[in-house]
Amino acid sequence: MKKSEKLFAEARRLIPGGVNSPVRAWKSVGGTPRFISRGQGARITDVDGRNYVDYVGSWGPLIHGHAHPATVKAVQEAAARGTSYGAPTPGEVELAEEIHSAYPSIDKVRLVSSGTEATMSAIRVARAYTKRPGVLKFVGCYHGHVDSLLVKAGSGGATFGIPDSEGVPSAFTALTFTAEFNDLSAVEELLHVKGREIAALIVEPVVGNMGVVLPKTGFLEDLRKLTRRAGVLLVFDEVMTGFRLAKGGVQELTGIAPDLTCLGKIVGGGLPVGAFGGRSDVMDKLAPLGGAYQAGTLSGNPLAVAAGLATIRDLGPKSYARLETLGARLESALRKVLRERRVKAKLNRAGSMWTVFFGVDWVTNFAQAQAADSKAYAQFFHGMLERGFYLPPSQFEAAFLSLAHTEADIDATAEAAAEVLGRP
Ligand code: KE4
Repeated sequence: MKKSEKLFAEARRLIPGGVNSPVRAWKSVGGTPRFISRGQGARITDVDGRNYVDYVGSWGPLIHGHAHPATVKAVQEAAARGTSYGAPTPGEVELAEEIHSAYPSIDKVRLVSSGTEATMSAIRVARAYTKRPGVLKFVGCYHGHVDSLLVKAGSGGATFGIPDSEGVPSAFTALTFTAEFNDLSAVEELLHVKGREIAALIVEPVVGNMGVVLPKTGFLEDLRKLTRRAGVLLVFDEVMTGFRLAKGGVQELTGIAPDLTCLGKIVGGGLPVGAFGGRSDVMDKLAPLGGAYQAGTLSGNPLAVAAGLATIRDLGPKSYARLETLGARLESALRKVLRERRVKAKLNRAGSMWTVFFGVDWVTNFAQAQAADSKAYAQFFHGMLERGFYLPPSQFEAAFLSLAHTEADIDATAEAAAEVLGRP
């Protein structure tokens, strides 16, 4: 690990925390983050030449694994034609068509360069359409580093958001209301009292950012009913779940049509693409048609669009059946290991997204996730890392399987977990 240590010391001199995104610094698990030199399929290699089975997959985009041949080829060919024009290109129309056909609730879509831009823009167009200032989000859901969405639950009964980040003035979050995920009565109460002030309710329909937390039966359907009744736009943040849990995301699995959807990660195949879209009467509020301004130099960038098209065109029903087979195998193998070693833990899984919460029996919301034993998770993380398995460096993140993972990888993962957690 010498080269990673050296690079990390150099990086910290010039880059805050030595990383370009905080979770990469391994603060919650400790140790030196591995600097990665390449990825291939389900594996990554660090600068010291060590190989790992990768369960981070760049936090979701790499559903085909690393260096997916079709994606690499598409990017190489696009680059040879030029990297950016600042003008419309055929690829953007093709990607809009692919998104519309996978997401029928998306009449119109605009491409941006990150999930944060997608959610920020979706909130703005929702406010423009409804002429209402408020936003409702769930504690523990993460929608990117948008000022008004970096909130934590208000103290006590307060349901207005208080900033969860320095540099965000309280005025910026005063219009953001919060509720516990899976707590329908709190949503009902908030919409009853504040509904007329609220433009949008934004939700991760299956949460990845507490670790994986699933909606209770009927929760999403009831959110759809309550928001429609209150004239509040329902925004599905499918940046992580889009093209991940099904080609059409959670809305395909549930048949729920949100008013707006945010996409990211897989839609760019590992290059910077975000997208937001939905009802055309809402999206037509956007400049140059309407008065809601939103723009981006590299929005719809031809290389990123080429990567996104190659990635999603290589996804079909068989892909998701395969991911479910792999996910179910991993879940049953790890549950067996935890059970045989009498480890108090809860494994939550949705398709190819999964999290093991240590020290708890049940995780259906943020408070329960926060009660997990993150020290035990950190020990598990390092034990697995030493054995060549690269898990998310935080208890509160989702792990991802890809189509490049094999049954042998999964069986070896369970075997390593058995060693790390101690023989029965
Ligand atoms: P980006 O701006 O990071 O592209 O997307 C923000 C975002 C929005 N919505 C959801 C549901 C997300 O999961 C994300 C980003 N996810 C994190 C992983 N928890 C990205 C990893 C990171 O921050 O480095």
